[in-house]
Amino acid sequence: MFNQGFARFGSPSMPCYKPGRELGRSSNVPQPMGPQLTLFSLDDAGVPQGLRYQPDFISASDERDLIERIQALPLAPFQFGAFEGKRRVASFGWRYDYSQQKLEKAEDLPAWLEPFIARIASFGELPASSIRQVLCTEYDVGVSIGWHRDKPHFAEVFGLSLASACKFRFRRKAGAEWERFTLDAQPRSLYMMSGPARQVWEHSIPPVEQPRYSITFRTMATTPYSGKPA
Ligand SMILES: O=C(O)CCC(=O)C(=O)O
Repeated sequence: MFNQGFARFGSPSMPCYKPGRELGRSSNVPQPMGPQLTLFSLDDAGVPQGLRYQPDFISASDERDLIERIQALPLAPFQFGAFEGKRRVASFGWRYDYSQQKLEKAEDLPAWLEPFIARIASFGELPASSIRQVLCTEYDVGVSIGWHRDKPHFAEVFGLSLASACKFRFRRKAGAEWERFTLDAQPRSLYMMSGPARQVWEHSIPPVEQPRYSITFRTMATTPYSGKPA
């Protein structure tokens, strides 16, 4: 079951279920049956505009293969300037160097990611060649990621969740309060952030309760936005 915890204006302890609104966007991804909220962009109901979510985007066997691929990578602790994050990562295409505050070339995108890149780009109605940065991340139990927006060098951001669910939290300033939204990102699901969900809202993941892996796919910004909330 796909649940949305939704809270507005600094009341995260008041989750309620919103039926949401299905977008009329075309997608070659099979749509699940039933009342689950699958694709949404609720400018008028508090879901970050530009956020889309697709449960069961990949099969359980693809999920197993991808986890094995990630486990076989030379994962290294996430470097944030002088600090080291607890999550372990490997980048392809490009990586952002926090010490030098610039992008640098990483290893080429591997062939095993190609079919996923093609499907994900199609979900985002983009050419596969537009996805030029991939980050594979391993979260051990208790590991989190703090509030942030992705670097302005990147445009659309897609995330495949693997192995376990997480609370994918969003917040944005609304006057003196924070407006909040939580996506229950299930294993094998895909989220896409573009527009305000990408450029205005911050996101974070609280400490995970089970080991989790994710693969983040990013397009490159032709004109980096300011990175500041509109
Ligand atoms: O693990 C995820 O799905 C999100 C990762 C993320 O926000 C990031 O790497 O900037």
